[in-house]
Order: sequence, then C-alpha cells, then structure tokens
Amino acid sequence: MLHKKLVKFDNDFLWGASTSAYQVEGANLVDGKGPSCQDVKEVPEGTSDLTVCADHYHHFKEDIALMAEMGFKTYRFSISWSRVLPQGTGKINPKGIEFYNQLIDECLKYNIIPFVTMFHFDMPAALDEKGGWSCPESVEWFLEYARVLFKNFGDRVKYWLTINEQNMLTLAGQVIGALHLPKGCTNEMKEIYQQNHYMLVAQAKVMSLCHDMNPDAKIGPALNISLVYAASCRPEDVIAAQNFNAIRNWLYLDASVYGVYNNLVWAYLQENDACPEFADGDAEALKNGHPDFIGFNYYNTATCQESDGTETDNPVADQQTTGGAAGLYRAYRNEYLEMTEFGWEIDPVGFRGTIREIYSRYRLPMIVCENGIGAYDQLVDGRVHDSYRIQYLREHIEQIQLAISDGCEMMGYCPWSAIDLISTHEGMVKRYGFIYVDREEFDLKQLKRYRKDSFYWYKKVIATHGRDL
Ligand code: BGP
Repeated sequence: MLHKKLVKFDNDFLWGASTSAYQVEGANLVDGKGPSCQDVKEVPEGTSDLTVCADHYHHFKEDIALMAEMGFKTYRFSISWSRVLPQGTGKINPKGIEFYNQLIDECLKYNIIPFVTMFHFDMPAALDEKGGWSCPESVEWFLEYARVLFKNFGDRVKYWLTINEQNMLTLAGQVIGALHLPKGCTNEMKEIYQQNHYMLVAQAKVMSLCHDMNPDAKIGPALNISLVYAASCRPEDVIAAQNFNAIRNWLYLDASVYGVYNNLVWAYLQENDACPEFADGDAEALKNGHPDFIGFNYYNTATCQESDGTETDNPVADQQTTGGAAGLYRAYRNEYLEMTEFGWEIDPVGFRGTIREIYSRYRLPMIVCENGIGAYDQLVDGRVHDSYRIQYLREHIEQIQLAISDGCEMMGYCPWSAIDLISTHEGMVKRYGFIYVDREEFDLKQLKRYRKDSFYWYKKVIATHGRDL
C-alpha cells in the first residue's frame, strides 16, 4: 500500500475508556435505587447477577485514580435512570444524585472530562411494566429524566450521549434484555419500529432541551455502527449491503442528524405494514433536534449477500452477529477476517472504512465510545498478559489515525472497557478492561484491582498522544 502521510493526533484528542452503569456499578438495589429491566430480566444461563458487577459503586474513587494514572482525558460512563428516578418518573433518589455528583467530582479532581451516557440499556422496571418504549408517554418520561440530569449535573457535565446503541435495542433488543414486545403483539416489526420511533423523537427533543438548558454543552447519539460489505461484486450482493447499511446504520444517523427517515428503510417498513405512527409535532421535533457530534461504538464490520428468501427475522445471536432479513440480505462470514474467542469478527481496516463513511455522510466530529476485545483474561502472579488486547487496540488506533489523515474529524477514543465488568450476556468471564477485577463468575473474592499489561501500554499511548503505539 502507498505509504500515506499521517496527520498526528491533536493534543486535545480525548483518550479515555468506557463503562455502563448496569454492567459496572453493582449495588443495583441499594441506597434507594429502583430496579431496571436489567435487574429483573432472567439472568443468562451460567452468568452472575448484577448485585456486585465490578462494585464500581463503592470502588469508584480507586478506579478513577487508576484511570488518572493511565492519563485519561475523559471517562465515558452512564447514569442509571432508576438510581436517579427509582420509579422512572416522579420522586428523585437523593442518594442517586449524591453518587453521580461524587463520580463527576472525582473525575474533575483529576481533570478527567465526564462523558455521560443518559440511557444504556437499563429502562426502569417500573416503566417497563407500563410498556416501556411501546408507550407514547415514553417520550415524556425520557424528557423528565433528562431535565433532572441537566439540572443536577449540567454545571459540570459538558458532553452528553443520549441512548446507547438504539439500533441494537431495535435489532437485537431481546438478546440484550432491554426491549420487550407487549403480550399478544400481532405485528412485531411494527411494534419494534414504533418503539424505535418514540426513542428517535425522545432523543431529538432531549437534544433540543440540552441546547436550551445547557447551551455550553454538547450532545450526540451513541450508536453501534458497522459498515456493511457486499460479499462479492455481484450487483445483487451490493444491493443487499445497501439494504443492511440502511437498516443497521443509516436509519438511526439520518434521523439523528437530518431528522428524517432513511428512504430505503421507510420503503421496507411500508412493504411490511410496519411504519410507525407519528404524533402531532413528531416530524418537527425530529427536524429540530441536532447533535453536536456523533458518538459511535465499533466492534467490527458486517458482510452480507443477496437474500435467498430463507432468512428468518429471529433475534440475532448478539449485537455483532448479523442475522438476515428475508428478501433483503443474508448474513455472510467474511473469510478475510479473524474472530475473537467469542465469535466476533476483527476488522481494523473496516474501522477506517466505517469512520470515512460516517464522516462523508454527516460531516460531524466523531468520538468512538466503544471498541475492544472481550477475552478470557487470566490473572497469573498478579499480572494479566493481554497482548491480544494491546494488538487489537493498536491496530484500531492506527486506523483512526489513517481516518484523521483522510480528513475525518475525530474527537476522541474510549475503548470498551475501562475496567472489567459484566458482559451483556456472557457474564464476568468475557473481560474487556485495562484494569482486571479479581472476582470470578460466582466467587466474588476480594474484587481487588490489578493493572493489566494493556494498562501500562495505554498509559504510554496517551502520554505520547498516540505517537508511540
Ligand atoms: C455493546 C454495549 C456494551 C457492551 C459491549 C460488549 O453493544 O454497548 O454495553 O456490552 O457491547 O458486548 P458484550 O458485553 O456482549 O461482550
């Protein structure tokens, strides 16, 4: 490949890492916190519940000190809706406000910028019982929650992410345990895309609210974006890839940025009698909500070929494993890509391709909110030799730099995850952190923290502004 002249990472590039409340905090039913849908869902077979996780709720000062030791410029974490509003609306939990005030202040103590996700797969159970995102009222619920966040934390939090991976909630919601269908639902697709519509409208209104309440803050989506490849140059495979790109990616970004439904997806919904109902003002709300940046999670690309009509729309294995949609696209295993121990394809070059595609479509600054490799890390004599994670992250950071050199505006990089935590459905054993948490799936041990090899490596990457990988 021709050697490209590389543009250096800016000195104000936001190096950090990510967690989510339900996967890292623990203390899921103490200090006034109400249950979320994650706390009441059936725990995946053989995995731990969420009562402890990494116990970040009690260890956050130690954890943030370790993040500061790595030199983090930012820490992307989420706020638990039901820790702040135990019933989802109405009464505020003062201990919840107190915890997040302390968490934010601890970040600021080290000049770490809090990058806050408002909603990360954890709808309050009390609202879920009312129908969750199936309810038209869900828009107002989310706005009420947003007002509480902006009022209590808006003086110190200047970067907000609205809904983590709304596209995965829509496409793989049942697997994540975060989206449900009302009993007796007769048109599942219509129901799911109606829920998605309420989330799009809620997001748009919250972005407008943020700009009204905290004009100096910036807000954006946090979608899981995977550029979709055609399995071959066969024209029908290219059309299939366009279909899946629209359904998986562009529906959500077109709506977030331009306030309109992607035409391919709208046509698909029309064909299936699954178009969402618009309430008065929805179209205007979508048009009026504007992100200041695009946050996105990247784990890999997807590949598909022309449908042969046999695909079913059963829930996919997980958020990174392409399913298929009869008549639209068929999943394809990309033979050019290796896989992780958990069956996720690895595609650093596709990361550059994904960044380029997003930037060319939307022309907004971007921050990577998740990227990483889940693995069976082993603690041996107090060390974790996660050379595979260093290699994965190095290869992906190299591609960010190429994308920057391609003229794409990149604000920051927050790998998943800052510290070991509970996987969406593989429990504690699927580890992602720079910091090892010494517990097993069911044996909590002492929850002692250990610096992995990747901790020291990432510290050096940050200290050299990405020059020494
Ligand atoms: C993303 C979620 C994260 C995290 C990550 C890793 O989709 O936003 O919350 O779970 O996937 O996935 P998993 O935990 O399934 O390995």
